[in-house]
Formats: sequence, C-alpha cells, structure tokens
Amino acid sequence: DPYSQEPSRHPVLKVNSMKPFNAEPPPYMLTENFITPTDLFFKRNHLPVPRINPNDYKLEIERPNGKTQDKPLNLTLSDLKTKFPKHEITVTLQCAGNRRSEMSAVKPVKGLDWNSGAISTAHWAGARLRDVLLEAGYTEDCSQAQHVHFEGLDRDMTGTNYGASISFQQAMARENEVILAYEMNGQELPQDHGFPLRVIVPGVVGARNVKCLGKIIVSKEESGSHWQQNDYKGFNPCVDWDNVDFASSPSIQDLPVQSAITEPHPGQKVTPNFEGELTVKGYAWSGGGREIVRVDVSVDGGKTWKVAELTGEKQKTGQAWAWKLWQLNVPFPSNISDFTIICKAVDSSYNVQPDTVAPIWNLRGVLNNAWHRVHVTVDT
Ligand code: MTE
Ligand code: MO
Repeated sequence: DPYSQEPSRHPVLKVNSMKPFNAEPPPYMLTENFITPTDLFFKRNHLPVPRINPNDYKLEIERPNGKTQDKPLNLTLSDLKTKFPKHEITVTLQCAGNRRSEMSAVKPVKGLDWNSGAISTAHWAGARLRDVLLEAGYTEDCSQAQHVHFEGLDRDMTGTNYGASISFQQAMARENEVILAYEMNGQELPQDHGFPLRVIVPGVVGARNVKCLGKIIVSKEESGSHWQQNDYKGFNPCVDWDNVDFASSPSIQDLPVQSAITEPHPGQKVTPNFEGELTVKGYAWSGGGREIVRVDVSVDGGKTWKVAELTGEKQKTGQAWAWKLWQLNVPFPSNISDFTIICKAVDSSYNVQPDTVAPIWNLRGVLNNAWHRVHVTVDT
C-alpha cells in the first residue's frame, strides 16, 4: 500500500478522500484565526505523500539553455537556508475546486466534493525563487526562458510525478515574492504541506504551489504535466466530456475574487443575540495580489445589503496575498421561519462575484466564486 506511511491528521477535518488524502476544516473554525492553525489547514494531495529524508534531500535546478553541458545546480536544505536571504510572507492558498459542491448541485461535475473550506492562510518562510534562479545562471532577459516547471517528489504507480509551471516573468519579478518555502507558521513544513520544500506562488491557484519539490526546470514551454494541461482549466458551461478540448483553454493561474460565509452554517437554527441581531462571519480573498476592499451581506435575498467589517494583516498595494476575515451584526429578520444569507466581495480592481453558479458552471467544477448563500431556519 503506497499510503501506509501517511502522516496523522486532525480528526475534526471533513475528509473528501482518504487515499489520496484530501480534507477541509469546518467553516466556522476557518475564521477563528487569521492564520489557519497548521493542523486545520486544508490538505489537497493527488498522490501518496512521500517520505523524504531531509539529510539526503537535494533540490535540482537545470542550468540555462546553451549551458546544457553544465551540471545542474544542486542545493541541500542547509544551502537553501544559509546561502539565500530568508523571506517571510503571509499567503492564502485556495484550491481551484473550492466550493465545488455548490457547482455539482447545479449539474454533476467530476472532482472532489469540496465545500467552502479548500482555502487557508499561513505564514511561510523560505528562499526567494528569483535568487535561486539567478544563482543557477538565469537572468531576466533570457529569451529561452518562458516558463518555470516544478516537479514534486510524489509519484503514481506509473512513475509520473506531480508537476506544474508558472511563467518565468512571474517567477523572476521581485514584487511577486515567489518563495521556496521550508517553514510554515514558524515550523518546518509538515509532510502534508510539502516537507521539506515547496514553492509558494502568492495570488496563484493552489495547484501551482508544488509541494515536496524535487526539480526546477526553466523552459520555452509550459509544463506538460497532466495537472497543467488536462486539468485546472475553465470552460464554457456547455462544454462536456464528449467535446472538451483541454488545449483550447489556458491553465488557471491567478484566481478570481472570492468570499464565503462561515457562520452560521447551512441549515443552522439561528436565534437573535441579546441586541436582537445575528452575527455573520466569513472570509474574502482575491488572486493576483488584489486586496479585498469591501464585503456586502444581505439577509433578504439580495434586495438590501450591508457592508461587513474587515479584519486582517496590513498588506502592500498589489501584494495583498492574504485573505480578509469579515464580520457583521445584522438586524434579525422578523416574522419569518427561515431566510437566506448572501455575501459577495469586491477587490481592488472592482472585480465582483457573479450572482449565480449556473452561468459559470464547468465540467471540472473549478472556479466557483458565485455569491455564497447560506439558508438558515429561525429557532423559535
Ligand atoms: N504538490 C504536490 N507535490 N502534490 C500535490 O498533489 N497538490 C496541489 C498543490 N501542490 C499537490 C501539490 C494542489 S491542487 C493544491 S490545492 C495545493 O497543493 C494544496 O496545498 P495544501 O495541501 O498545502 O493545502
Ligand atoms: Mo487544488
């Protein structure tokens, strides 16, 4: 059993698949802390989690074209920690499949049944990818350099490793703050999150944040991996498995603006607090470093809206890599037995969320960022 050496996991997680291990925290726990406690951070594995001896570990980086005779640059963990400045960032990761269950409610899709918990925030530390690429001999003006491939050390029965790529420009731009992380929340990376080294690409879909990094390749082409080419792409709602052409869509990189309600939970029996109000909580985040500037909440099906109070770390303009948590006390609707709470966020480019799922439905169930709705009943 390739899964016999898996790490232990927190029992509170909702398991969407055991082998490989995929799980999310209960929504209300997600917004109890700005930084998600590591054991509650969502876990998304396509393959068995590899066991890696840190003493034997080496990251291999291919040299620039034209220097192909050169040996690759090999870095040990201690090289990565001592030869490059340590860079620390707070970054939210979201799986493209977050909130897929609402998409399958419209029409079945292929994929794990994530609720709204395939998103979490951590404090990461590591070496800048840019510094490592410069050390390997790459410069900003390398014309052959278009994409940076990351190869994981996890592999399937046929010997295929997990892999993905980002653009070379994304990797090299200082302001993008892409790092090769060896720490998560002040501790060494846990097995589930990519021990001993993973790439953190702020603002970019979880799938490109390759864990258990074995090799980095710079190329003229995008990664040929299954997860880059034949998965993690968006399509028109009328595209189905009989006519899908994966080559016709670009791979998902930056994610769109997102928000969700974490409290109350769907179906909850709610009661007014002593001031006759209901407390609603949630998270909001956008890709590409765009900051969340507003979250709107409605308890009357979208007729009237109130603005929620945002909390979170101060982040630089264009480098808002982490989510905002939000909260709002709304007047408790009177004389009804049930109602629906809705939230929607606005980012710094004034991007907004679509109001329903059906027009953004896609066969793989990715990129669901429709207004989030939670239906509750009044406890009388
Ligand atoms: N890296 C490797 N090596 N193997 C994987 O299966 N899954 C990717 C990405 N990196 C994956 C990987 C996907 S789809 C996501 S959403 C994130 O890791 C999840 O990161 P997490 O498990 O730390 O939350
Ligand atoms: Mo993912």
